[in-house]
Amino acid sequence: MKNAEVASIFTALADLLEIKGENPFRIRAYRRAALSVNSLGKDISALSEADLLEIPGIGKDLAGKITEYLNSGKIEAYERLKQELPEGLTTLLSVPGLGPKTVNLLYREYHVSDIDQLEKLAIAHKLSELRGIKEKTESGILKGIEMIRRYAARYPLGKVLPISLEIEEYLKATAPIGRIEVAGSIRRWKETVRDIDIICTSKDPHTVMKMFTGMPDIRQVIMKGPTKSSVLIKSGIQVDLRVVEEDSFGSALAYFTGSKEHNIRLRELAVRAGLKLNEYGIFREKDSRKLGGRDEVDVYKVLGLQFVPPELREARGEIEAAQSNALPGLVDLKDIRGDLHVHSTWSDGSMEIEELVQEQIRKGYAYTALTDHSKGLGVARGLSEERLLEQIAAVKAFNRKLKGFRILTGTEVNIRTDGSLDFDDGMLGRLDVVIASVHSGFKQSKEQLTQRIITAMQNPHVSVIGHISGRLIGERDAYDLDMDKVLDTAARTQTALEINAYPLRLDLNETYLKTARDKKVPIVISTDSHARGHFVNMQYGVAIARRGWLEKKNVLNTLPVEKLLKKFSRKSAV
Ligand code: DGT
Ligand code: CA
Ligand code: ZN
Repeated sequence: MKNAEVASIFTALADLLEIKGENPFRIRAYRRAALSVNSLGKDISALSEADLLEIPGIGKDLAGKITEYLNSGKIEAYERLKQELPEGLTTLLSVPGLGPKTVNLLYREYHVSDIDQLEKLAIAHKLSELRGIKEKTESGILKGIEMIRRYAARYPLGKVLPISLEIEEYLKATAPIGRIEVAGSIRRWKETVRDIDIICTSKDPHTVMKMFTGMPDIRQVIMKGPTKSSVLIKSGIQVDLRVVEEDSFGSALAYFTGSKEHNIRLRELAVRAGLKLNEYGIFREKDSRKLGGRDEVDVYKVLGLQFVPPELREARGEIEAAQSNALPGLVDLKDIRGDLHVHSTWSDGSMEIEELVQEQIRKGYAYTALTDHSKGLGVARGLSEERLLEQIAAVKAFNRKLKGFRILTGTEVNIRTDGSLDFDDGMLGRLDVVIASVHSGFKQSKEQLTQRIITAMQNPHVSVIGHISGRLIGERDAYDLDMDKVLDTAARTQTALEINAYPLRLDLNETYLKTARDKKVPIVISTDSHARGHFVNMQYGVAIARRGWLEKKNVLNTLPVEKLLKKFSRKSAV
């Protein structure tokens, strides 16, 4: 789809304009347009100019630019800007701790336009020689570069999964495919993935390989063989496709789903049972008789194991559990009855209440909580007490009209640096759902941050702590917290912890979920949606919950609304 291309040009335009120090309104207009176009859910190339104008944030000027791109493959304004400033400058903006003003300064002073040059200068302390750059900023930039390198070869699942499904659909539509599955870390729903591994069967592998290596949007064919090929697609991600025999599809799928550690454990079990397990099947060692391999369940059945869902295949105790028939009954997307973290146009969301409710009803939900930001978060146009009271009234009016769906009143209240909240108890007590989140002051010490969050949890009105570690995968590391203390307090106060389903957060992350479950910490899975296209992220939140061994009973937003509210109000009563 052209949507992603147009959105990325708008983003690049905004980045370059920001580096130039241009009008913030224009910059914001491009960013908003990028968000809208990306989350549209319809192919923009199929829209008329009038339809384009219907998209939120798209006026005459931007609609013209979209049309220009669809007709000519270029946007003149962007081409002109690239003459002035090297495109590479936008990659500098991706360095955490480096803002547009500094990028501009560095470009003017040193002609820096890529990360390697930047790193050399920072190491030589050339940056802090400039007026306006502190030594702390310089060391922050070096840390940022280190983090970028650490994630360099890995992509967020939220970016890669949709691409992998598109490729699967493309192959199904164009090549003689029998069975096909995306395997590897994507099938295990790992939060970041390195590449896309696809397995299929076909009576005509030759044509499959031809269609695959001839797909649109390929940058380079790395290898083309009779049953296996590898390509790099335009976004730089490698895709491997293997054609296997019908009779081995299941064992190949198991093998290439991994994880490697899980596979090793399976093979050990096989050897001990006098069996041989590989990508071609499962065999009896003594006479090589094939006992299974057509379907993945064969592998587990022959080994005497319960079927292990891909999300659990990480060698974290799932094999032992499967041996004694004790695998958890994992929570499922279908179990989710409502989304408890959603932003509307009242703060920094792009959806009117009406629109977000319709979207959720379409998803089959029974309720949602409207949790716009609180006043302390100026950049997100956080609500004052007065505005929040107005919103509560508006929600009541909506609820009178709605049948079979309920909007819960709420807030995502800022946890200030001292652990106090943006609203007093009187205000919070009027709300159905209170999420408390840290949005600033990340540089506090571990003790301060831990105490800050614990103080928030001790407030009887706080139902949920939002995106607890503050990390943004590839952009910002988690701040340091004493997680034992945090989880203990959550359990004692029965404050729910959120799994934020936004693909760069996925936090409370899987490292702590199993412990949280054992300690009986209530969990909610929420999307933190700011735009229509964000609701689909619920699937990533549920997947992380599954990777953390959570069952339906561990997740509060699987409850009917009355039970959910009772749970939250019980907390305020203690
Ligand atoms: P990634 O790509 O780093 O996100 O993670 P995976 O798990 O997709 O790893 P990848 O793509 O290298 O390999 C796909 C699967 O193939 C992996 O999960 C297990 C299997 N596999 C690959 N290499 C080996 C190996 O040397 N030994 C075993 N047992 N399995 C392997
Ligand atoms: Ca992989
Ligand atoms: Zn939020």
